[in-house]
Amino acid sequence: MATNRTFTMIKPDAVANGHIGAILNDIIADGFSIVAMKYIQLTKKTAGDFYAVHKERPFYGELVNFMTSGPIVAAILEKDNAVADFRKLIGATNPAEAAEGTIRNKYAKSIDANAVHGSDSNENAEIEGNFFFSQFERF
Ligand code: RTP
Ligand code: MG
Repeated sequence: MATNRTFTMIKPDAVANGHIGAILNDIIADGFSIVAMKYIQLTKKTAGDFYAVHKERPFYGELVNFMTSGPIVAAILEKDNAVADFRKLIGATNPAEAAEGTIRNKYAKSIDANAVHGSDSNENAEIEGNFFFSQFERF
């Protein structure tokens, strides 16, 4: 994946609360274009593998349970400086600390149910995009 791309998920809380449209709107309004997208429910295995980097952290079990609790929207997004700009658009991990106007500030309720995922590096954006999408599913 090119370095002007990042990977995101709209998490189960935001989907269940009816925020898919509003979040996609904010993403597009910020200058990102959608390169790939799918609406799916993760299994324990896929969520566990995706978050394997957090395996030893105390919140890992809860994170996997939460991420498999309902459908999610997964997408690859394109924009110059995509990884850093997207992390800025979504705000801090804990919505209580997320800046005014950020996606987590507007749509997230707690550090677990925090509305969206955003890749934290170009390397992870590549790995995460490849985890979800084949070469025939990205444009
Ligand atoms: P994400 O990967 O979802 O974009 O979030 P992030 O980079 O801001 O946070 P990260 O450290 O990668 O953690 C992944 C997810 O685990 C949950 N978490 N809970 N209770 C806690 O201290 C804690 N820390 C992290 C969050 O839901 C976070 O999004
Ligand atoms: Mg992260």
